[in-house]
Amino acid sequence: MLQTYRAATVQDAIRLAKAELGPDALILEVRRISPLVPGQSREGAVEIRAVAAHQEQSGARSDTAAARLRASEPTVRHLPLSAAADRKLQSLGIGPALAQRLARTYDETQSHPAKERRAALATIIARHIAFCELPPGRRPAIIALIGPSGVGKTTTIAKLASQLRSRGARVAMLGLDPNPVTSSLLTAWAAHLRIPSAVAGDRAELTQAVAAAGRADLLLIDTPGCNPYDQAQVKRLRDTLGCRDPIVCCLTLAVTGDTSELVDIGRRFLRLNPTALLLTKLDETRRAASSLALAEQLRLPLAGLATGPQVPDDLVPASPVALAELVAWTLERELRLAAAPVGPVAS
Ligand SMILES: Nc1nc2c(ncn2[C@@H]2O[C@H](COP(=O)(O)OP(=O)(O)O)[C@@H](O)[C@H]2O)c(=O)[nH]1
Ligand SMILES: [Mg+2]
Repeated sequence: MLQTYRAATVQDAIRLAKAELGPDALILEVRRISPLVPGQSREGAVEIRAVAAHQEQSGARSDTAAARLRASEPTVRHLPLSAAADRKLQSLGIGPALAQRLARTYDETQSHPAKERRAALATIIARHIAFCELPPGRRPAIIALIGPSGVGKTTTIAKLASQLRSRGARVAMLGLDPNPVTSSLLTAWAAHLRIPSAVAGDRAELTQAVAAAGRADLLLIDTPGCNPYDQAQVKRLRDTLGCRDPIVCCLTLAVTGDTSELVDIGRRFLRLNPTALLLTKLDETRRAASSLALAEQLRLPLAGLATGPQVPDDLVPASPVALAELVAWTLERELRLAAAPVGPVAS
Protein backbone atom coordinates (compact mmCIF):
# COMPACT_ATOMS: atom_id res chain seq x y z
CA MET A 1 0.00 0.00 0.00
CA LEU A 2 1.18 3.49 -0.81
CA GLN A 3 2.39 5.33 2.30
CA THR A 4 3.01 9.04 2.78
CA TYR A 5 5.89 10.45 4.82
CA ARG A 6 6.73 14.03 5.67
CA ALA A 7 10.03 15.44 6.87
CA ALA A 8 12.21 18.52 6.69
CA THR A 9 14.36 17.11 3.92
CA VAL A 10 13.98 14.51 1.20
CA GLN A 11 16.70 12.42 2.81
CA ASP A 12 14.90 12.42 6.17
CA ALA A 13 11.61 11.47 4.52
CA ILE A 14 13.31 8.57 2.70
CA ARG A 15 14.87 7.44 5.96
CA LEU A 16 11.40 7.34 7.56
CA ALA A 17 10.01 5.36 4.63
CA LYS A 18 12.83 2.85 4.66
CA ALA A 19 12.61 2.41 8.41
CA GLU A 20 8.98 1.37 8.01
CA LEU A 21 8.84 -0.30 4.59
CA GLY A 22 12.30 -1.82 4.47
CA PRO A 23 15.56 -0.85 2.75
CA ASP A 24 14.24 -1.65 -0.75
CA ALA A 25 11.24 0.65 -0.44
CA LEU A 26 10.42 2.33 -3.72
CA ILE A 27 9.98 6.06 -3.63
CA LEU A 28 7.23 6.92 -6.05
CA GLU A 29 6.65 10.59 -5.54
CA VAL A 30 8.42 13.52 -3.96
CA ARG A 31 6.94 16.95 -3.57
CA ARG A 32 7.56 20.10 -1.65
CA ILE A 33 4.65 21.07 0.56
CA SER A 34 4.03 24.55 1.77
CA PRO A 35 3.46 25.09 5.47
CA LEU A 36 -0.12 25.92 6.50
CA VAL A 37 1.12 29.10 8.12
CA PRO A 38 3.87 30.82 6.16
CA GLY A 39 7.17 30.46 7.95
CA GLN A 40 5.98 27.53 10.06
CA SER A 41 6.66 23.87 9.48
CA ARG A 42 3.83 21.46 8.64
CA GLU A 43 5.59 18.31 9.87
CA GLY A 44 8.43 19.29 7.61
CA ALA A 45 8.42 20.73 4.13
CA VAL A 46 8.77 17.61 1.98
CA GLU A 47 6.30 14.84 1.32
CA ILE A 48 7.15 11.54 -0.29
CA ARG A 49 5.01 8.57 -1.25
CA ALA A 50 6.56 5.15 -1.06
CA VAL A 51 5.67 1.51 -1.27
CA ALA A 52 7.39 -1.65 -0.03
CA ALA A 53 9.30 -3.43 -2.78
CA HIS A 54 7.20 -6.64 -2.71
CA GLN A 55 4.00 -4.59 -2.94
CA GLU A 56 5.34 -2.77 -5.96
CA GLN A 57 5.74 -6.09 -7.73
CA SER A 58 2.28 -7.26 -6.72
CA GLY A 59 0.55 -4.35 -8.37
CA ALA A 60 0.28 -1.63 -5.77
CA ARG A 61 1.42 0.76 -8.45
CA SER A 62 -1.88 0.72 -10.22
CA ASP A 63 -2.37 3.91 -8.25
CA THR A 64 -2.58 6.60 -10.91
CA ALA A 65 0.17 8.85 -9.53
CA ALA A 66 2.45 5.85 -9.20
CA ALA A 67 1.63 4.67 -12.69
CA ARG A 68 2.44 8.08 -14.06
CA LEU A 69 5.72 8.08 -12.23
CA ARG A 70 6.60 4.65 -13.49
CA ALA A 71 6.19 5.87 -17.05
CA SER A 72 8.59 8.74 -16.51
CA GLU A 73 10.97 6.92 -14.19
CA PRO A 74 14.43 6.14 -15.55
CA THR A 75 14.44 2.39 -16.07
CA VAL A 76 18.21 2.43 -15.92
CA ARG A 77 18.32 1.31 -12.31
CA HIS A 78 16.65 -1.98 -13.17
CA LEU A 79 19.14 -2.77 -15.90
CA PRO A 80 22.29 -4.78 -15.40
CA LEU A 81 25.35 -2.57 -15.11
CA SER A 82 26.65 -3.20 -18.62
CA ALA A 83 23.29 -2.35 -20.22
CA ALA A 84 22.90 0.79 -18.12
CA ALA A 85 26.45 1.90 -18.96
CA ASP A 86 25.91 1.14 -22.66
CA ARG A 87 22.72 3.17 -22.70
CA LYS A 88 24.38 6.09 -20.92
CA LEU A 89 27.40 6.14 -23.24
CA GLN A 90 25.22 5.98 -26.33
CA SER A 91 23.07 8.79 -24.96
CA LEU A 92 26.28 10.87 -24.87
CA GLY A 93 26.73 10.28 -28.59
CA ILE A 94 29.27 7.45 -28.45
CA GLY A 95 28.69 4.96 -31.26
CA PRO A 96 27.14 1.56 -30.40
CA ALA A 97 30.27 -0.51 -31.08
CA LEU A 98 32.52 1.56 -28.83
CA ALA A 99 29.81 2.11 -26.21
CA GLN A 100 29.07 -1.62 -25.93
CA ARG A 101 32.72 -2.56 -25.56
CA LEU A 102 33.35 0.10 -22.96
CA ALA A 103 30.19 -0.83 -21.05
CA ARG A 104 31.03 -4.53 -21.01
CA THR A 105 34.54 -3.81 -19.75
CA TYR A 106 33.22 -1.37 -17.18
CA ASP A 107 30.92 -4.11 -15.91
CA GLU A 108 33.54 -6.88 -15.97
CA THR A 109 36.06 -4.80 -14.04
CA GLN A 110 33.65 -3.79 -11.29
CA SER A 111 35.61 -5.50 -8.57
CA HIS A 112 39.02 -4.47 -9.91
CA PRO A 113 41.07 -1.61 -8.48
CA ALA A 114 40.25 1.73 -10.15
CA LYS A 115 43.61 1.84 -11.92
CA GLU A 116 43.08 -1.56 -13.56
CA ARG A 117 39.56 -0.67 -14.60
CA ARG A 118 40.81 2.50 -16.29
CA ALA A 119 43.67 0.65 -17.97
CA ALA A 120 41.18 -1.85 -19.43
CA LEU A 121 38.98 1.00 -20.70
CA ALA A 122 42.05 2.77 -22.13
CA THR A 123 42.96 -0.32 -24.18
CA ILE A 124 39.56 -0.21 -25.89
CA ILE A 125 39.70 3.55 -26.41
CA ALA A 126 43.14 3.28 -28.04
CA ARG A 127 41.62 0.95 -30.66
CA HIS A 128 38.78 3.32 -31.53
CA ILE A 129 40.02 6.89 -31.14
CA ALA A 130 43.01 8.50 -32.85
CA PHE A 131 45.37 10.75 -30.92
CA CYS A 132 48.03 13.19 -32.00
CA GLU A 133 50.70 15.27 -30.39
CA LEU A 134 50.90 19.03 -30.26
CA PRO A 135 53.14 20.30 -31.64
CA PRO A 136 53.71 17.81 -34.44
CA GLY A 137 57.28 16.58 -34.80
CA ARG A 138 58.49 18.89 -37.58
CA ARG A 139 60.06 22.32 -37.05
CA PRO A 140 58.99 25.02 -37.29
CA ALA A 141 55.52 23.94 -36.25
CA ILE A 142 52.77 26.36 -37.16
CA ILE A 143 49.50 25.71 -35.39
CA ALA A 144 46.29 27.69 -35.82
CA LEU A 145 43.44 27.22 -33.37
CA ILE A 146 40.06 27.57 -35.04
CA GLY A 147 36.56 27.30 -33.62
CA PRO A 148 33.53 29.21 -32.39
CA SER A 149 33.98 32.26 -30.19
CA GLY A 150 34.45 31.82 -26.47
CA VAL A 151 35.59 28.19 -26.53
CA GLY A 152 39.01 29.08 -25.12
CA LYS A 153 41.23 29.38 -28.20
CA THR A 154 43.27 32.32 -26.93
CA THR A 155 43.59 30.86 -23.44
CA THR A 156 44.64 27.48 -24.84
CA ILE A 157 47.28 29.19 -26.98
CA ALA A 158 48.66 30.86 -23.86
CA LYS A 159 48.73 27.45 -22.09
CA LEU A 160 50.43 25.75 -25.02
CA ALA A 161 52.94 28.56 -25.44
CA SER A 162 53.86 28.53 -21.80
CA GLN A 163 54.10 24.72 -21.52
CA LEU A 164 56.17 24.32 -24.67
CA ARG A 165 58.48 27.18 -23.85
CA SER A 166 59.22 25.63 -20.47
CA ARG A 167 60.31 22.53 -22.42
CA GLY A 168 62.84 24.67 -24.24
CA ALA A 169 60.95 25.54 -27.46
CA ARG A 170 61.28 29.01 -28.99
CA VAL A 171 57.65 30.06 -29.25
CA ALA A 172 55.95 32.99 -31.00
CA MET A 173 52.29 33.98 -31.19
CA LEU A 174 50.34 35.54 -34.00
CA GLY A 175 46.86 37.01 -33.78
CA LEU A 176 44.58 37.08 -36.81
CA ASP A 177 41.90 39.14 -35.19
CA PRO A 178 41.97 42.72 -36.56
CA ASN A 179 39.69 43.93 -33.77
CA PRO A 180 41.99 45.68 -31.26
CA VAL A 181 39.71 44.93 -28.33
CA THR A 182 39.24 41.19 -28.82
CA SER A 183 42.82 40.70 -29.99
CA SER A 184 44.16 42.41 -26.89
CA LEU A 185 43.82 39.21 -24.84
CA LEU A 186 46.47 37.47 -26.92
CA THR A 187 48.73 40.51 -26.72
CA ALA A 188 48.23 40.62 -22.96
CA TRP A 189 49.12 36.93 -22.55
CA ALA A 190 52.15 37.36 -24.79
CA ALA A 191 53.36 40.28 -22.68
CA HIS A 192 52.66 38.41 -19.44
CA LEU A 193 54.48 35.28 -20.61
CA ARG A 194 57.21 37.35 -22.34
CA ILE A 195 56.63 35.63 -25.65
CA PRO A 196 56.98 37.57 -28.92
CA SER A 197 53.69 38.26 -30.64
CA ALA A 198 52.35 40.03 -33.72
CA VAL A 199 49.02 40.69 -35.38
CA ALA A 200 48.28 39.92 -39.03
CA GLY A 201 45.32 41.65 -40.63
CA ASP A 202 45.18 39.73 -43.90
CA ARG A 203 46.57 36.84 -45.87
CA ALA A 204 49.64 38.78 -47.07
CA GLU A 205 50.64 39.71 -43.52
CA LEU A 206 50.01 36.14 -42.40
CA THR A 207 52.26 34.80 -45.17
CA GLN A 208 55.00 37.20 -44.10
CA ALA A 209 54.64 36.20 -40.46
CA VAL A 210 54.72 32.49 -41.35
CA ALA A 211 57.86 33.02 -43.43
CA ALA A 212 59.47 34.83 -40.50
CA ALA A 213 58.45 31.98 -38.17
CA GLY A 214 61.54 30.06 -39.28
CA ARG A 215 63.31 31.72 -36.37
CA ALA A 216 60.93 30.09 -33.88
CA ASP A 217 60.35 26.39 -33.23
CA LEU A 218 56.67 26.99 -32.89
CA LEU A 219 54.27 29.66 -34.13
CA LEU A 220 50.84 29.62 -32.51
CA ILE A 221 48.13 31.39 -34.50
CA ASP A 222 45.05 32.67 -32.72
CA THR A 223 42.03 33.17 -34.96
CA PRO A 224 38.95 35.29 -34.31
CA GLY A 225 35.86 33.39 -33.17
CA CYS A 226 33.91 32.20 -36.17
CA ASN A 227 30.16 31.62 -36.32
CA PRO A 228 29.84 28.09 -37.75
CA TYR A 229 26.39 28.87 -39.15
CA ASP A 230 27.67 31.86 -41.10
CA GLN A 231 29.16 30.36 -44.25
CA ALA A 232 30.65 33.68 -45.37
CA GLN A 233 32.58 33.97 -42.10
CA VAL A 234 33.87 30.41 -42.38
CA LYS A 235 34.94 31.05 -45.97
CA ARG A 236 36.67 34.31 -45.01
CA LEU A 237 38.68 32.56 -42.34
CA ARG A 238 39.56 29.77 -44.74
CA ASP A 239 40.72 32.28 -47.36
CA THR A 240 42.88 34.10 -44.83
CA LEU A 241 44.34 31.02 -43.23
CA GLY A 242 44.86 28.97 -46.33
CA CYS A 243 44.38 25.82 -44.24
CA ARG A 244 47.15 23.96 -45.96
CA ASP A 245 50.68 23.04 -45.12
CA PRO A 246 52.60 24.36 -43.31
CA ILE A 247 49.74 25.48 -41.05
CA VAL A 248 48.24 22.77 -38.84
CA CYS A 249 44.64 23.71 -38.14
CA CYS A 250 43.40 22.56 -34.79
CA LEU A 251 39.65 22.60 -34.20
CA THR A 252 38.80 23.80 -30.69
CA LEU A 253 35.44 23.01 -29.12
CA ALA A 254 34.11 23.40 -25.60
CA VAL A 255 32.41 20.20 -24.43
CA THR A 256 29.77 22.06 -22.48
CA GLY A 257 27.01 21.97 -25.08
CA ASP A 258 24.73 19.39 -26.58
CA THR A 259 26.92 16.75 -28.27
CA SER A 260 24.88 16.48 -31.44
CA GLU A 261 25.02 20.22 -31.99
CA LEU A 262 28.74 20.27 -31.22
CA VAL A 263 29.25 17.60 -33.89
CA ASP A 264 27.23 19.70 -36.30
CA ILE A 265 29.31 22.77 -35.45
CA GLY A 266 32.53 20.78 -35.73
CA ARG A 267 31.55 19.49 -39.18
CA ARG A 268 31.07 23.05 -40.40
CA PHE A 269 34.70 23.74 -39.51
CA LEU A 270 35.91 20.74 -41.52
CA ARG A 271 35.96 23.11 -44.50
CA LEU A 272 39.06 24.59 -42.92
CA ASN A 273 40.74 21.20 -43.08
CA PRO A 274 41.58 20.77 -39.37
CA THR A 275 43.88 17.87 -38.60
CA ALA A 276 43.56 17.83 -34.81
CA LEU A 277 40.91 18.34 -32.16
CA LEU A 278 41.29 20.22 -28.87
CA LEU A 279 38.52 20.00 -26.31
CA THR A 280 38.09 22.62 -23.62
CA LYS A 281 36.02 23.35 -20.52
CA LEU A 282 35.98 19.77 -19.32
CA ASP A 283 35.64 21.26 -15.85
CA GLU A 284 32.30 22.78 -16.78
CA THR A 285 30.51 19.55 -17.66
CA ARG A 286 29.50 16.45 -15.75
CA ARG A 287 29.31 14.41 -18.96
CA ALA A 288 32.94 14.65 -19.97
CA ALA A 289 32.78 11.23 -21.65
CA SER A 290 31.08 13.03 -24.54
CA SER A 291 34.66 13.96 -25.54
CA LEU A 292 34.91 10.47 -27.03
CA ALA A 293 31.77 11.04 -29.05
CA LEU A 294 33.18 14.24 -30.52
CA ALA A 295 36.49 12.65 -31.49
CA GLU A 296 34.70 9.59 -32.86
CA GLN A 297 32.06 11.42 -34.86
CA LEU A 298 34.31 14.16 -36.19
CA ARG A 299 37.01 11.58 -37.02
CA LEU A 300 39.75 13.92 -35.89
CA PRO A 301 42.77 12.89 -33.84
CA LEU A 302 42.44 14.24 -30.33
CA ALA A 303 45.37 16.41 -29.28
CA GLY A 304 44.55 18.05 -25.96
CA LEU A 305 42.06 18.45 -23.14
CA ALA A 306 41.61 21.73 -21.29
CA THR A 307 40.35 21.26 -17.78
CA GLY A 308 40.03 24.81 -16.53
CA PRO A 309 40.99 28.43 -17.22
CA GLN A 310 44.39 28.39 -15.46
CA VAL A 311 47.41 29.12 -17.64
CA PRO A 312 49.46 26.97 -18.11
CA ASP A 313 48.34 24.08 -15.90
CA ASP A 314 44.82 23.34 -17.11
CA LEU A 315 45.80 21.67 -20.36
CA VAL A 316 46.81 18.02 -20.67
CA PRO A 317 47.72 16.00 -23.72
CA ALA A 318 44.85 13.76 -24.83
CA SER A 319 45.54 10.06 -24.35
CA PRO A 320 43.61 6.80 -24.00
CA VAL A 321 44.27 6.87 -20.25
CA ALA A 322 42.94 10.43 -19.92
CA LEU A 323 39.78 9.50 -21.84
CA ALA A 324 39.37 6.31 -19.79
CA GLU A 325 39.37 8.48 -16.70
CA LEU A 326 36.62 10.64 -18.22
CA VAL A 327 34.54 7.57 -19.11
CA ALA A 328 34.91 6.00 -15.68
CA TRP A 329 34.23 9.29 -13.93
CA THR A 330 31.14 10.04 -16.01
CA LEU A 331 29.71 6.53 -15.60
CA GLU A 332 30.38 6.38 -11.89
CA ARG A 333 28.52 9.63 -11.39
CA GLU A 334 25.70 9.16 -13.88
CA LEU A 335 24.88 5.58 -12.86
CA ARG A 336 24.91 6.53 -9.20
CA LEU A 337 22.52 9.35 -10.04
CA ALA A 338 20.26 7.07 -12.04
CA ALA A 339 20.16 4.55 -9.21
CA ALA A 340 19.41 7.14 -6.54
CA PRO A 341 15.66 7.10 -6.01
CA VAL A 342 15.18 10.82 -5.57
CA GLY A 343 16.73 14.02 -4.43
CA PRO A 344 19.30 16.35 -5.93
CA VAL A 345 22.89 15.14 -5.95
CA ALA A 346 25.54 17.72 -5.34
CA SER A 347 28.99 17.65 -6.96
N1 LIG B 1 36.29 26.80 -17.08
C1 LIG B 1 37.07 26.95 -18.15
N2 LIG B 1 37.18 28.16 -18.70
C2 LIG B 1 37.98 28.27 -19.78
C3 LIG B 1 38.68 27.19 -20.33
N3 LIG B 1 39.36 27.65 -21.41
C4 LIG B 1 39.10 28.97 -21.48
N4 LIG B 1 38.27 29.35 -20.51
C5 LIG B 1 37.69 30.67 -20.26
O1 LIG B 1 36.73 30.92 -21.29
C6 LIG B 1 36.67 32.30 -21.58
C7 LIG B 1 36.87 32.52 -23.09
O2 LIG B 1 38.19 32.12 -23.41
P1 LIG B 1 38.96 32.70 -24.67
O3 LIG B 1 40.31 32.07 -24.67
O4 LIG B 1 38.90 34.18 -24.71
O5 LIG B 1 38.05 32.09 -25.84
P2 LIG B 1 38.15 32.36 -27.40
O6 LIG B 1 37.09 33.34 -27.75
O7 LIG B 1 37.88 31.02 -28.03
O8 LIG B 1 39.53 32.85 -27.69
C8 LIG B 1 37.75 32.96 -20.74
O9 LIG B 1 37.14 33.49 -19.59
C9 LIG B 1 38.68 31.81 -20.35
O10 LIG B 1 39.34 32.02 -19.12
C10 LIG B 1 38.53 25.90 -19.71
O11 LIG B 1 39.07 24.87 -20.14
N5 LIG B 1 37.69 25.84 -18.63
MG1 LIG C 1 40.14 34.67 -28.57
